Amino acid sequence: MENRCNGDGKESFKPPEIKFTKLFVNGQFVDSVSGKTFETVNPATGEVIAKVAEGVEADIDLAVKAAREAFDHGRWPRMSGFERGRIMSKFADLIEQNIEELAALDSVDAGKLLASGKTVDIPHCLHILRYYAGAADKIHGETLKLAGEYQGYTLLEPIGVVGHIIPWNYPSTMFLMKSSPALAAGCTMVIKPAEQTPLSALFYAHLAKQAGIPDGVINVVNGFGPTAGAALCSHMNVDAISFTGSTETGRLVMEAAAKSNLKTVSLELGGKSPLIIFDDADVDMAGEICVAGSRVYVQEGIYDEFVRKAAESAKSWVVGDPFDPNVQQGPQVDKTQFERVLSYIELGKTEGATLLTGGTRCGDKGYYIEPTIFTDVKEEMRIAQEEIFGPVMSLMKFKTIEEAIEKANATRYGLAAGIVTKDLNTANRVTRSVRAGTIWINCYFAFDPGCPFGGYKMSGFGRDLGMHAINKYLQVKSVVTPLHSSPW
Ligand code: TXE
Repeated sequence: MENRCNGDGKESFKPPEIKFTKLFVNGQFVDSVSGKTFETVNPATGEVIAKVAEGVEADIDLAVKAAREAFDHGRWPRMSGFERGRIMSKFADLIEQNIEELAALDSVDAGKLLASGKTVDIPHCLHILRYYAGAADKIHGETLKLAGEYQGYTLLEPIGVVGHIIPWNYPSTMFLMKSSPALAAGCTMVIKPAEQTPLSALFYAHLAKQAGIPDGVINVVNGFGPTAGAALCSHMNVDAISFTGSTETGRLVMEAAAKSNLKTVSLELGGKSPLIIFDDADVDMAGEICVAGSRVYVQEGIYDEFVRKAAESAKSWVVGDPFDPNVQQGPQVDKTQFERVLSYIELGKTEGATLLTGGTRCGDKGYYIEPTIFTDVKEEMRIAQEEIFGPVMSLMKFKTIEEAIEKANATRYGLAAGIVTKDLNTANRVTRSVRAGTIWINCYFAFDPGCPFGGYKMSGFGRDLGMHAINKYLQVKSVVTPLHSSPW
């Protein structure tokens, strides 16, 4: 079957109504201080969807003030964990009632597939929020048996005002993955969505208010990185930053934190995750798994068969309108990413890799790119080292398990890795040897709210998801008291 590229901008859907375009500060939708706006674009057509209020330093300042007031004097941090969890559960119920509209907003704004938004992404968000709603009343410290005539205990207290800076690749998941554990911990927050995808964040803020989350607890400031994002990172009244994005920007975030008030930082950065497929793998299963792989190592015994099947599968992959339920791959999020991915494809060719399939844009409207596979890729090539973040896969051959481990580790990143094998010893050995924050065995891209996610090496530090994520929004306070009458 031929690869169907129908990125011709034909709209097979009724676009969602855009209800919220302002900033959300202290429980109100407000214009930016300057009155400035910016355009958000539908990547399927390249057309403007809406003009959104543009926040800069002055708007971040107002939002931080609101969050500070809500933290220092408001109900949220003082409420019982059970009550916070109850309100968060209500927030989840409201999201569930609006699933179609939220998925449509991410489709039109980020090019996410509508069908998977409704059945996978937003349900995953609900799962995350409900997981942390359930965790809110299970945050507790320890009792300490101290030397001498003292006893002690630890109090786990919310860290304060949190700044969340999020990217465009999963607008809904990122919003809830960052905000839910911080809410459970009792923090207040300012969220800066990616400039490419602000729309669903504003809808979530509206639903949070309806659920009963007090004003000032969640604030959303749309805007650009070097202005709004940077102001949040350097703000003296922000206690923690949780960032997901590129390694280059992560460095700036940490620098700004160091130069301002030494706020705590957690970074979930780029990746170049290897997927290692051993000779004993079921080639069809491996083919299905490899869809999301960017650096795929295949053992020599099945390499030729795997390459043939991967090419067939890429050619039958349906690229097009994210609102079409038959489509498997939508557009790149914006013109910049689109051009960046195409330039990496050109680079792969000039570096001497063989273009097996794909390699060009699809259609002449919207930011669609053909599923692209390179073979004969060498470790030192930039396409094997740098994060491309598009439908481009590099296929490489290996002989021994030692070679696979060495090659898998030969990047500056360590976000995740995958292994496909029937041999338990092989799986165990690779799992222990690859330096990455997540290892998927005989699956890929399998996420769960209970499973921490984050990087080794230059993929960052700190974890989202799981109970680990709550820790980054908490402070530990030690309390010490004498067992008998005070020695002083
Ligand atoms: O990332 P940025 P971009 C990788 C991926 C992609 C590349 C570039 O390789 O191709 O990064 O994407 C905000 N201070 N990932 O340019 O710039 C920005 O406004 C504070 C990996 O979109 O890191 C946005 O909200 N904030 C990835 C967020 O940072 C700043 C997801 C991410 O943007 C800022 C996305 C600054 N100085 C991209 N500059 C993943 N790990 O999942 C920008 N921002």
